[in-house]
Amino acid sequence: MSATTPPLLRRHPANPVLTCKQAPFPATLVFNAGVIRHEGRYVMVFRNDIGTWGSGVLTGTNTGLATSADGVRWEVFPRPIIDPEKMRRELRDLMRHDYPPDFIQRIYDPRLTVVGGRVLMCFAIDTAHGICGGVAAATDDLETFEWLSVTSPDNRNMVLFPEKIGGRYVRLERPFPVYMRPEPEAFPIWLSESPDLAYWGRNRPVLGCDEVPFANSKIGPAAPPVRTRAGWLTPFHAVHYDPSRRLAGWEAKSWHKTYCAGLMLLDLENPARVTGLMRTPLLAPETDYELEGFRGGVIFPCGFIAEPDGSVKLYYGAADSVVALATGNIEDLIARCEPFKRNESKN
Ligand code: BMA
Repeated sequence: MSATTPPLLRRHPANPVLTCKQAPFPATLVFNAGVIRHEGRYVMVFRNDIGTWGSGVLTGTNTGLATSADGVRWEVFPRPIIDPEKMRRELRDLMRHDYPPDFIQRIYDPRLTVVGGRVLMCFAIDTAHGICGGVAAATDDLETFEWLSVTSPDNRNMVLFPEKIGGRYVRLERPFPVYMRPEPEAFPIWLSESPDLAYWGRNRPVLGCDEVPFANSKIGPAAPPVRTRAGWLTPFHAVHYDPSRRLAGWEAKSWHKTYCAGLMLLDLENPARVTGLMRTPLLAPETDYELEGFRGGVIFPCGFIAEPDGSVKLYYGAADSVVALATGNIEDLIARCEPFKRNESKN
């Protein structure tokens, strides 16, 4: 599959809008950033993998903060905002376990959502038992977090809806089921609810990988859904694996996965119900900063902002190396989602 981007989104001429050069601390791969508009400015929390640019060698991951008046020119906070030692200690307290501190290896891929005026962050966390997801609340200065919950493995790519639905917090998530699946990888999107951000339940399936025409490996939540008259407009990522197509990349192992952005509409009252789906990618890797980097051919959106004038901003990690921005019009995006009818033979 060689997907192309329809003329719905426009890549910003200033792309990539954030690279490691803007960070006043050691930084190499600056990507997969949660972005919100909050108290009159744009706020970004980004993943920073440290190593040598152009090589596959990485030595650590931390998390940076950047702010912007226009969503295009970003100023990075002088130091990373998550202190790994403190994070490990606090998460160990939250999870009430007695494993050594390095049981928790790192947190990454932050997604931000403002719910009721509170800045919340979902994150992925690598543990010695597998990958988990979690939720944290930012302090008012956005410089520290209160850790609220962590899932059991394997689950990640959590994204919170921007308001409670039916009185509960709701999040999309992506479990990694490996048993009883026809293919080695066909990971879907699920949803769960919480009364308090600590306890999560009523888990339900939302969309299978086999229901997305341009994915054959996995799909996952990308950025927080936006409320529209037609439903929750929800970007996701969709992965196509082609062993015959080797993509550019700095890792020693060869890379064969293309990550595109997809788009769906979810029912406003029952967000586990898909009502619309774009049958082709919303954004497919095409530019040099999307095709060349640590992993070429990766578009990984983590921020989606609807502006009062009807325009939208989609922020995405490009080639696992930089942060890029694409803009468009919300009504154009809604119009491209076709009514979704579930094939009864698929479950
Ligand atoms: C996913 C995650 C993301 C990454 C993407 C492409 O599985 O690890 O952090 O951006 O792969 O490498």
